[in-house]
Amino acid sequence: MTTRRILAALSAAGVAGLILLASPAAYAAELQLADPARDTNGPGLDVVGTDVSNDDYRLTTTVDYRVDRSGTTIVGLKARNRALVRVVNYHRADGDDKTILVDHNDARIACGGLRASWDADDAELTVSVPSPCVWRGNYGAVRPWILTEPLGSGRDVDFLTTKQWIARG
Ligand SMILES: [Ca+2]
Repeated sequence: MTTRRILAALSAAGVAGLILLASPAAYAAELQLADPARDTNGPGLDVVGTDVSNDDYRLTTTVDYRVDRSGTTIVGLKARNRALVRVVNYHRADGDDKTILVDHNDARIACGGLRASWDADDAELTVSVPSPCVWRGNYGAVRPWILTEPLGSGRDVDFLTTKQWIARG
């Protein structure tokens, strides 16, 4: 077999596998992560997965829970050389909901286009932040973490984090 044929065979059989293997560490405009069910530290919101989308105009995070119950969800957003910002959602199982955006000093960031919606049937929260609200829109890849706490308490209930960066799409 010539060198060229060997390379052709390798590219057909091996490179696709290498690309698949490499993709979890590679950049993506959207990242889905799973979290185990029933791994909480006490009663509260049990995160089972998240989907973070870093679009040009919005940062959108969907959080799925095992069941809909009252609690606080904090979505931490990091970007290179930027201070942490957090989206904080206070949710009551009766449907009452409040969402704010805060900087690394816990100071509230005014953000007119901040949106949040709870789907009680699916036990799913979606929060969406317009990009100008975070780092004045001047950022690239982001890395998220998700923390849940009981309402009115700083006790950690469930935590989901990743080392992966999500490129801005
Ligand atoms: Ca969990």
